[in-house]
Amino acid sequence: MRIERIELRHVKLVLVSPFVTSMGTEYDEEHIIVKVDAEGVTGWGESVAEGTPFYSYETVPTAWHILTDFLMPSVLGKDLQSVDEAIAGYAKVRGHMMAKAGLEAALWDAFAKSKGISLSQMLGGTRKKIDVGVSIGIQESVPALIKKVEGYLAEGYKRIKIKIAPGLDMQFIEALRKKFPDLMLQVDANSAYTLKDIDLFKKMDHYGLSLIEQPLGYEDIYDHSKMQRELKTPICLDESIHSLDDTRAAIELDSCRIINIKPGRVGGYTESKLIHDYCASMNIPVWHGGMLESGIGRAGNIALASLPNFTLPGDISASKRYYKVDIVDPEFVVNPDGTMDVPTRPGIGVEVNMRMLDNVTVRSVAQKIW
Ligand code: OSB
Ligand code: MG
Repeated sequence: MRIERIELRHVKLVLVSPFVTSMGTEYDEEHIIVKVDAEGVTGWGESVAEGTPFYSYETVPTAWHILTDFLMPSVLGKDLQSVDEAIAGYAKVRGHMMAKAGLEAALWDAFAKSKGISLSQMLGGTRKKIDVGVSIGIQESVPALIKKVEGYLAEGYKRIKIKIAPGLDMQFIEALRKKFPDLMLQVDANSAYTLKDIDLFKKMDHYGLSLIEQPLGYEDIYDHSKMQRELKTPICLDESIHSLDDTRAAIELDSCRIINIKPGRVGGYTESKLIHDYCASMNIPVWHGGMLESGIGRAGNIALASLPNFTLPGDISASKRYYKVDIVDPEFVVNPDGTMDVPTRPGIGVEVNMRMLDNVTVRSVAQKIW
């Protein structure tokens, strides 16, 4: 498949409500949409580098630079036989996983479309529906949080994750557990604590949490192993895992017992699959994280989450939970039983709404072979 043209769009989507975490407050989400044209098919991908370097060192401008100066030139004009061949072409670029994952996603979509199969099928998915949950930002009060949770449970979501930060933790956990004794509940600290907070986490052990996500340093594996040793609740790593090698280190050191897979954080679906398969072989469950994607990235996330070892509900929610209007058609909806349908049409399985995409595009650039 000859890669004829690659286009990037810096997009800015306004969130329906601000998303508050230990990293700060987000009012809108900036990402890069990648479009690849190759022999009559168009592939779409989304790079989840954000406007700020608070979750990851990558930002939209760093990903833009790596994509336009290194990744796009390495595949443009090539007659690729596989996604692996593209990856080999830019393997010497270190880091910049979100930049790589955006291009890789567009190539996966193009290859799946050229074969006339869904992305789920191409990735090895085995499920027609996936279980989904919702990730709730820090709320201004306990009653406000309870109201939000009630709303999401009424929509069908199977699992609730709340963000926590020092001083904004136990009161929310206690209140939710009291009000919803059987709720599948987990917390995400986004690296806001240190080992000195171990007693607080030992307290959390009594609230039946499914997991505690990334309590300690954003690159740490060692301190998490010390913390996991003291806890019954499984730790789940997000920020610290960038590759299969990181995953092996974390599992072998018992730094966590569950892994959050985000293709953007690990360089794409190819590395995600390696992590998925390794975790399956080690009896470590995985679940699909989220980066407040538009429908383009969300479609790919759902396809990946249809693989068999994604046994816990993902941070994959309906389009309307994030954005007033999504940039894909149809938008993603949650079923009353807390599942989402895996698209079955070729590639990502949804159409890009070009009028909406134009509305949210801040700037664009294209490289082509003629
Ligand atoms: O830590 O999982 C996280 C969003 C942006 C950056 C980091 C995270 C998140 C979320 C949102 O939790 C998950 C979603 O997309 O619904
Ligand atoms: Mg997280």
